[in-house]
Amino acid sequence: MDHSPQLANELDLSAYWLPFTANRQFKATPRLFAAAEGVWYTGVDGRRVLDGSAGMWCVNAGHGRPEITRAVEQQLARLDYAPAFQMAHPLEFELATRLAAMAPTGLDRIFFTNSGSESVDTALKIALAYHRARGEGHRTRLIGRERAYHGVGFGGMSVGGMVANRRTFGPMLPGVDHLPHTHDLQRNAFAKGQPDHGAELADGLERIIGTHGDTIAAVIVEPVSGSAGVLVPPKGYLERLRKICDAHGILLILDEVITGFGRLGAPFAGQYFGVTADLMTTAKGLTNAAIPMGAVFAQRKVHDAIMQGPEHVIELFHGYTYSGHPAACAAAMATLDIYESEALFERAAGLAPVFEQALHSLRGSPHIVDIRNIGLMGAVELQPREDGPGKRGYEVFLQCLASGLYARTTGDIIAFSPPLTIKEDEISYAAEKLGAALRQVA
Ligand code: PXG
Repeated sequence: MDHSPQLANELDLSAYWLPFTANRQFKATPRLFAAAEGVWYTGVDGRRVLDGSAGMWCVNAGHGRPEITRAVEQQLARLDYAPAFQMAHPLEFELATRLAAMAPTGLDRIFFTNSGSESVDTALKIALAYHRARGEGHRTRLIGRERAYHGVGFGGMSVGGMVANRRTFGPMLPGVDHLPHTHDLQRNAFAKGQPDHGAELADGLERIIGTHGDTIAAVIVEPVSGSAGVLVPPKGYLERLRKICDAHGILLILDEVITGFGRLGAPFAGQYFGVTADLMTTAKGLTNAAIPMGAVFAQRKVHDAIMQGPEHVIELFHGYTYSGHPAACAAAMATLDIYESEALFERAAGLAPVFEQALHSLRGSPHIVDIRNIGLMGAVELQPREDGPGKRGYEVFLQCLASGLYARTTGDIIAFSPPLTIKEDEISYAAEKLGAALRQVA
């Protein structure tokens, strides 16, 4: 994170193509972090910046955990890699067993991936394989939701609902439909926790079923939409979706890449909301982001339906070179140790009301049209400037950064998802910095 001119002289910025970044704008004013510890980043200029986003919703236990570093180091020295197909190593089984024990009811069969995008595409493929194995191969349609983010694979992109992420890339997967999103500022602005209005939006699924009958394989939703700017599900919405899926033999996939591993103050959002998925996708907090890793959790009935046919034949033709990578497994085991020994999920639950109050204390600051929160996820939505959507959000982002706060912006929404280790005074610090930035930006 550096605005100083000498940086461009020290580094050649031209070869690296940044993901999801306005590259030319970035290279004109580069922002680089050099180090991180706890909830603080240090810029290359030596300035400290509070990490209001747990990196990108992933460093749930805070940065620079020596326990994770040691575990990865030892694992790499012992066994750096084992073939992922037809071979395995013990840690994969230990980790899967441990994850199964903390998962929402019945989600106790675990498939390893390397990212959220891979988890999503894996879950979609498992859903299709499940129906086919049961003689319902006609169920091939996948239902997503407007404003959803499920990563950038062709599957996740197709069920995703963020227009900018789709429009460049052609016709997408066939047979995909989208539920309406649940963001309703008119009825729900400034809601704390789950908003009151909008459960009936789940009935959009009934309409889609009306068109497509029994050809739908699965519905995928984020329990709380993250990337779209923390869209909290209305009371009763997820329950209704679950019920409709059950009534029509459709699998429900909860994409918990962001909500998994304590973000809401429970291990997973499924437990928080009391709604159990057939398939659950995770990544991010699984390893505290120290090593890339994802995991798909399947209900045993889904898994068992696929485990059939001659025993020498591969049941699911799917997997990755780095599925269950030893270093990732070691990082995940060490991360779960920390979550447990420091009771970080309970800590998140305890901090949620403090976080809520701090965010909502900004109500009345310039340009704010909504504030919303759940667990340790929150967002402040700004009125877009007349000369273009996103410009005000970007200015606030820069202003925050300059004053010592990193928070994610999506358009004109500033999103917060701090490490679960954040302290109360650091929450106040974040709210103060954002308030000051809002007053400074026209
Ligand atoms: N599903 C969900 C719900 C996600 O939030 C992915 C899948 C894809 O994960 P990978 O690991 O392939 O990136 C995500 C990723 C942000 C932001 O600030 C959100 C994500 C990634 C980067 C930034 O909104 N979510």
